[in-house]
Amino acid sequence: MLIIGEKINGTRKEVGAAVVDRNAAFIQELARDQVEAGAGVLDMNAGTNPSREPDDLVWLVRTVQDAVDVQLCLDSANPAALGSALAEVKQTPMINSISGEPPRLTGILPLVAQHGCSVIALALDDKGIPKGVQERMAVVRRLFEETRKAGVTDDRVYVDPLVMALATDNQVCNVALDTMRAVRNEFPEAHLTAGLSNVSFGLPSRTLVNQAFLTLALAAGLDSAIVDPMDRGIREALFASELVLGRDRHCRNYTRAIRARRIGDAG
Ligand code: THG
Repeated sequence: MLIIGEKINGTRKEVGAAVVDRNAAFIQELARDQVEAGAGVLDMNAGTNPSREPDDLVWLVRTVQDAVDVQLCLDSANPAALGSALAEVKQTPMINSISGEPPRLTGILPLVAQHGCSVIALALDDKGIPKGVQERMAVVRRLFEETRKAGVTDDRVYVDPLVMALATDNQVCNVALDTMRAVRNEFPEAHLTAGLSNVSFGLPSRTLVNQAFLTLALAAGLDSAIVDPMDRGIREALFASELVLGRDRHCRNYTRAIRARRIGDAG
């Protein structure tokens, strides 16, 4: 399971202020804490308006790379910002994201192909987020036609079925899980990812809901997720579920995480 740490996101108030104020120490601490907690990739979202986003994303990339040695996931819909950041990265990054929206495909997919990146593909298009599984799969199929045409192999694509807030519609998780299973069947080489914390938005004790969804999503084939790795409950659901699903040889990751006190009672 690949953990993509979500915390360096300028749409969060404190992070947005740190970006504008060029508060490197604050950002670097978020980077170190997430890597220490088990993130294999860090999502980087400047969250600022398009005119200043290229400079802000470049600053974020440099700042984080001065603190940690980890793959980055450049989270932007702005090809200019992505292009500038791509010139700075030390390791080939993930790009978050393409979708069936034409400007996003024509602006971002060529960057993915040219730089050999992996890419998150959102199951939405210019008409929005489709309600049903079949409609989402129609978008996903079109996206694979495009990525294949661009020479991006399926194993570099992370499909995000899009997880919405349960509080607004109690079937959103079922739709996301069914979409995950359908992608697994039809595109076995591809990966799956999702922004987990969306599901619990507006509900109390959010970690409980995030944990339940994470466990079910892992069973549906989820192999990476955009999460808060510092959330102990998330880590616990993750390690225990992977163990139960037979994805942890000799129970090694689970027992190691226990010993390091990253999960379990001692914490
Ligand atoms: N899919 C993809 N990318 C994504 C998302 C997704 N990127 C952004 C987002 N969703 C995932 N990232 C975050 C980052 C931070 C927070 C939530 C999701 C977060 N939220 C607090 C909350 O929900 O209460 C509030 C903000 C705060 O703490 O200041 O922290 O779905 N491909």
